[in-house]
Amino acid sequence: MGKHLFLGDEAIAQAAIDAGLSGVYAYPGTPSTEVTEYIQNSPVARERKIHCNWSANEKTAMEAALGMSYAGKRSLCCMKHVGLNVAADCFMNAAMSGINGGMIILTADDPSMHSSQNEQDNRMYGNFAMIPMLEPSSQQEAYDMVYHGFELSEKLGYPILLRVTTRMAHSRAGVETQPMKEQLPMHCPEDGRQCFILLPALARQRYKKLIAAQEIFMQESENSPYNVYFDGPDKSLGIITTGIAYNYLSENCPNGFKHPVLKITQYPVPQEKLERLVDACDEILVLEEGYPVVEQQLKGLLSKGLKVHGRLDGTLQRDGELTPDAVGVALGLEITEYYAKPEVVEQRPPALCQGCGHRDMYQALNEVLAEYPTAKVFGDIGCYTLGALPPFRAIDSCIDMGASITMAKGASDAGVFPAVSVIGDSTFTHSGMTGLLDCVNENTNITIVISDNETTAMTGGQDSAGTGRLESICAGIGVDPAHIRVMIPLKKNYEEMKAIIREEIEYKGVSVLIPRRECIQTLTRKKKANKK
Ligand SMILES: Cc1ncc(C[n+]2csc(CCOP(=O)(O)OP(=O)(O)O)c2C)c(N)n1
Repeated sequence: MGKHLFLGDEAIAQAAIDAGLSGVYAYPGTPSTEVTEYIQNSPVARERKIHCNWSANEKTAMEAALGMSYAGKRSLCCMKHVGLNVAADCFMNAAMSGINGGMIILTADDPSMHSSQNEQDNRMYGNFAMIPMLEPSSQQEAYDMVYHGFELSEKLGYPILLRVTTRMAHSRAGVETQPMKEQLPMHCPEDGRQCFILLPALARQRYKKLIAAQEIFMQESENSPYNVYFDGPDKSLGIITTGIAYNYLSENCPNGFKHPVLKITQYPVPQEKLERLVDACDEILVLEEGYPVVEQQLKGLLSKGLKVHGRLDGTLQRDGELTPDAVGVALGLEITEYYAKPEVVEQRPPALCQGCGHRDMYQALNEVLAEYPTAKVFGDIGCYTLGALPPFRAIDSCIDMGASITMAKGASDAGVFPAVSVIGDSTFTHSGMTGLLDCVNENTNITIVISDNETTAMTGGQDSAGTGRLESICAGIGVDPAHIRVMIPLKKNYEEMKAIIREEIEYKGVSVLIPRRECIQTLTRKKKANKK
């Protein structure tokens, strides 16, 4: 107990530990990574034997978290927003099965795409799965929501989706913590088959239950201490805030609110409170981070007469993060760009580190592919995506994790030669392995480069699930060991590397090249740690 200066992510992690967590399951992804890292570094978590190893991907993470919940213990599952696409099969069906021990699923969304391929708003997933959602407006609320959220999950019998965005995850504020609770003992459901076996006949019953539960979720939202109606004297406008937008509105109104404000941080959207605001005010301004989820709900297709302002009518920018300045402009205040970037912050394009093995891999690959004008290189997600930029300009695509192998396969099926895939070691075990099996099964003419730096570098150097086992994994999947070629990406080895690349491009079948050299960042960190 006490007051701490926590990142939003740290507040979530500490709250989970304090609430009697038994396991966190996650795959790294900005801005969610710090939650799991905090738990990994917590002496209390170690003492309490809280599971905290990284999972191979978000789907395996969520399934393991559901398994721990099945066994009656409290579990937390963390991912960045696009991770929920990977875990969506489990996510949608966990809403059907419900849970046993409390389960919180954290989605850390990244509007403005600071380090992501898109800016999807995962409140859409919460609505899609029809489960309750929490979206804190401050670090303290993030703590409180997680601390009490496991009980809410157990009371309702469903997982809770907790949504934060980059600024909430990565900014600090004072947080008051609560007493630490006991972990729950293992207690599997008496007859879990009724809910955890989603055979059609049983699943139909579960779906009816989920539909019936909507009313209960709504009542919870109406009575939630997180959803608050603040009255204000000037009813020409009513303001709805969701999540962190409440924080931004408060910053713009240091002397209190002139207009009535409805703060929503628990979903489903509390209908009675919403009606109260709409009935009381002439026009409505919706401030939300991400998609116009609530705004769209309000407008509907046939809601004539109600004037709603927000992202849909251009009052706020349709894409990108919400900012305190944007909120000020929407309120008609004079804004002096408090949050403009100071000039000393120079914009720099990202680049591969000097001394990075991916550089030497690309150099050799580019030199060989210059001999094959029809070559296409399908890239993937990780540090090596920077190979798209000068000086290498080495890849032709980057869509989602694992897509390099499968896209190269499809292109090879269409006649592209050479069809090359470049994938990192962590991305390969995240979602490349199944694509490799497709290639093996059809003996696709493909050259796959697994650029192995023995870590998950992009997100800060977390353990990579296949370190030390990539060759045996590929052989196990069925790649001919004669065409699994390991090399050390260093300048002095260029000629040998180029010869191997050439040979394997010419081989008509599945080849896997593994340039392996430890990430320069993790190596430097290890060396520093050894010196201490
Ligand atoms: C579905 C999904 N989950 C997580 C991420 C975040 N992320 C981007 S790249 C990456 C892994 C990179 O590791 P690796 O493939 O080994 O390449 P490296 O960065 O080490 O070169 C992760 C976790 C993401 N973009 N998408």
